[in-house]
Amino acid sequence: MSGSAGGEPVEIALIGAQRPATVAALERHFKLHHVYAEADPLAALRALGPRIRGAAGHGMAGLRKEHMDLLPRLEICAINGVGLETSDVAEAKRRGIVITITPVLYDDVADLAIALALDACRRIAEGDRFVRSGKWLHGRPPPGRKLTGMKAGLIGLGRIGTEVARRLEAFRCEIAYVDPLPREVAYRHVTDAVELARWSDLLVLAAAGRPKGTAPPIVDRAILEALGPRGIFVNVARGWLVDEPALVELLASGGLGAAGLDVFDDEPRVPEALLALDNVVLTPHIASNTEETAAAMGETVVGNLVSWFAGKGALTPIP
Ligand code: 8YV
Repeated sequence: MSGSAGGEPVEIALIGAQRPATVAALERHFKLHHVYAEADPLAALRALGPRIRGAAGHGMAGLRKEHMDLLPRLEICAINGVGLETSDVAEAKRRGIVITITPVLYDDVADLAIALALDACRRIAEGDRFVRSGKWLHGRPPPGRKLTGMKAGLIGLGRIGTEVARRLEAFRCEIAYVDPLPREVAYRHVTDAVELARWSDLLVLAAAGRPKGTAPPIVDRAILEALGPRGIFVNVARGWLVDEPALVELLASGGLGAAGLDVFDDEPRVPEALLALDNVVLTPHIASNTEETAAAMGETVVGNLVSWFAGKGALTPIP
């Protein structure tokens, strides 16, 4: 074991599930505690207390203050993902605990955003159902929409949003965005998300947000209404960053054209009403889930913890 101090292996708490290959790699270096799988994870952490010097979570299972309160010797938490909405970053910083992310997934998330946009436009999943159910024998399906040349609005132009925009350029889309940070890009910067939505044919949410329940949704009803009956909405960020009840209602009533959704407010539960709608394509939070990227993410988690406990610092810490 490389992560050992004075012969004793460093003990790591898994506060979020990791893939089997990541677990196997971590086990070669550390003593692992699968805390997330316990009936009462906090009680398990309490029992381990000062033995734990490292942790590993993921985008939907981050490092919370309750964890830190129980782990006085925690030095580092490796997040398998880039979303930090479930981690208390300010509290970790205050305590000097390093948080690392896996900045290797931007291409895949952008690829899925395009796939969802294409599916929502071209009704691919609906077409698949049309063929399988035998409806094709009785007629042609309704036409889709043309993605090429659409006006595309991006909410968030960080690493993911930028990759989405680059791909949309290949579709000859006109691109505009809202983002709190000034970006040195040729795309049109808009300050008001409602105005952006009114202009857009396609609106993609690719922004980082606040923890669930702590702030109003970034995409509220007014934005969705401005996108309107012909508008197409894609979400590869977090479900709670959208007013989900309004989204469902507008999709069902025709107030919003179509949507491609990879994330939901209460995963893995999806609003029942969405299941019956043909104008929405639903995927189970798979944006980073390719064999290649899952492996790279796992390696990044392991690499961060191994490097840290070898005294060489973290590889991909957040600033
Ligand atoms: C992962 C993600 O699926 O990076 C993120 O924040 O949401 C995804 O890459 C997630 O970490 C799994 O919970």
